[in-house]
Amino acid sequence: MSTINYSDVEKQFETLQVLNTDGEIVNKDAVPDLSDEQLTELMRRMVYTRIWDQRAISLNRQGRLGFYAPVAGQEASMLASQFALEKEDWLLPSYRDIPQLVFHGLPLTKAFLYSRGHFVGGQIPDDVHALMPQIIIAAQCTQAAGVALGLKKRGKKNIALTYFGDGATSQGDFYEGINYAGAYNVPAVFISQNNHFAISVPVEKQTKAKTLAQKAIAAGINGIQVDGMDPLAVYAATKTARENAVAGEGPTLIETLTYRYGPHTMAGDDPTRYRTEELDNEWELKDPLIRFRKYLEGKNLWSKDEEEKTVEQAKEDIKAAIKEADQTPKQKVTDLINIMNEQLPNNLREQLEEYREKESK
Ligand SMILES: Cc1ncc(C[n+]2csc(CCOP(=O)(O)OP(=O)(O)O)c2C)c(N)n1
Ligand SMILES: [Mg+2]
Repeated sequence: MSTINYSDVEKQFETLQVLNTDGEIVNKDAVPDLSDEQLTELMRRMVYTRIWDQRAISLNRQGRLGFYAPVAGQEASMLASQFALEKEDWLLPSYRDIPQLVFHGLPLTKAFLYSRGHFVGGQIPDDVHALMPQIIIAAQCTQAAGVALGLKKRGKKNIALTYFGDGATSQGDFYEGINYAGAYNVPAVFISQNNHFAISVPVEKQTKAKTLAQKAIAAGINGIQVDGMDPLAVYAATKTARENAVAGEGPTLIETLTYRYGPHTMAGDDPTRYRTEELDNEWELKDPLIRFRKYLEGKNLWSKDEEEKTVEQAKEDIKAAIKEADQTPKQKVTDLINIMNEQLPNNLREQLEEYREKESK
């Protein structure tokens, strides 16, 4: 009897790394084809997002933002993957993936309104191919399979790319999504950002599998694990997955090994209760901005001046977007009822009248 031992499969999932922590190329064959302008733009986006994250945390503490899930540490995983997309590709983000949504075209003001729970923040402009951030863990996996099936049926040369966490790979929707995408051979890319914790639960408690990428095998789809702190590895893997999907070669599951420096959300979890300082320090040494900055400085593509300009630009944009968010009319209960329902059942019609009355006072 020859049962295949799972460890034989696991061994095949080596972590793809292109840039090491010192910003040196360690895998020449995997260096993606990016122009100097593109490399600089990717660095700009990562620096911009780090500043935005800091500002968002402080605005949240001042009570000027609502729900916010910090992203520092995950910039390469988030932004280098989105960088591989075309404008017409569809993005299905989770609550943490707001930077990708904004670089895919969502105005920053809407991102802030979303954080405040304002419906305008959830109204994605028609020319932005994205769904609202998903709060239900892994629900975007089945949705991505469906969106990708639609693209395939319409003969579009585009993909649906979805982001979710390590914890999400324990959910039924994740398995259903990758299985369906495989069965219908749709152009979907699934990115599991393994930041090693689902709120306080470490990934080792989620699964016995050594990698999350290997879960692709049972669904009959491609799988790869990448160093998620390495923008070049993340970009290379996503670009290849996109090309394969568009060529009809099926979906890919990408696992990015990453870390969030901050808390799960600003709602009150205390990471010191479930993570050690040693672990935090270990990951901060792998920081994506540090290694990419070193790499670009070595190519004369990044300078202190460029860094400062980017920081200033981020601060200015955030200030303007918050001002615009403040000026957006407050949402009313009647707005919510009307936006959510094309036809009103009797009970809601009664409530609509009741609130119209209250709001007119
Ligand atoms: C179906 C469902 N169960 C539970 C929750 C509560 N919840 C919110 S975030 C989270 C952890 C998710 O962890 P992970 O998938 O690793 O993503 P991360 O937040 O680390 O990016 C949980 C359990 C939820 N939103 N949806
Ligand atoms: Mg996680």
